[in-house]
Amino acid sequence: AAIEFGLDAPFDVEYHDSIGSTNERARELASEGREDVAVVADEQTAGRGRLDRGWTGPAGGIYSSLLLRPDVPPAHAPVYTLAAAVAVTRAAREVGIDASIKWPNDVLVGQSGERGGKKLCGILTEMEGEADRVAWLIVGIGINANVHAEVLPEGATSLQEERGEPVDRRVFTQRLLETFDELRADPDSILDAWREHAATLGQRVRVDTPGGEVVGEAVDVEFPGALIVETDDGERERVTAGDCEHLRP
Ligand code: BT5
Repeated sequence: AAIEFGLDAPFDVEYHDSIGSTNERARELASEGREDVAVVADEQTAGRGRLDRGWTGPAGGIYSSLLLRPDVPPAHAPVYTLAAAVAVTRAAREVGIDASIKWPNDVLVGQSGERGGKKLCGILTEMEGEADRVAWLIVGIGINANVHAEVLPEGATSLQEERGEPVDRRVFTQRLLETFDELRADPDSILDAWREHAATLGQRVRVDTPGGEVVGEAVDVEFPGALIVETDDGERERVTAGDCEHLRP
């Protein structure tokens, strides 16, 4: 059942012990006309990733979906994914974790590790647009908080695993929501904050995009969230969507 999470947050928080998918619940709330709601769950049984992938959601996680109705054009949606990644990374650093962002939607721990770090968090942003304005935007944030790495897919890690002790999920969620709220109020600050926390910039990357593969050095990010890759023949490619892999030099 949904209960109050008892947070002093800039969102109405609807908390569930267990739920199919917080993004699905946020969609229901969107159809009821709600906004500024954070659906937060401890366990997710039917979590979704991008492109029909799944998201493993054992108990002890922080699975959340923020329902927003920003007065922006649909094309601006990706910047909210960046903002969420910054908010998670900051909250993780506050509890002593060496977190950084992999474009476009992952937070990693130990970016210099084998295979470019382990995945701590993934973000799935969904949107319904009207002609020139977002109708609703849902930013789904899956954080491996107090869960053992053995129950996660290969290449994943958790806050508890990295720290050797659990985090206070209520405090972590509070910090996450506060930071996200600050960033969305000042969209111009998001790209700078993102650059500051990025693992991807300066790396040699391979990005699998809908238009083909792009390989080169990731040199910058541009509004609303495009990755700029300098290819080996000196071209600057602007990549707006895809899966990114950090290559070892
Ligand atoms: C993502 O997709 O990373 C977006 C995940 C978003 C999950 C949140 S939880 C709250 C909200 N409600 C939902 O239903 N979803 C959102 P993508 O980049 O496509 O990565 C998916 C891939 O990550 C999977 O195919 C696995 O390989 C891997 N994966 C699955 N579960 C994971 C986990 N718990 N930790 C790390 N990696 C995982």
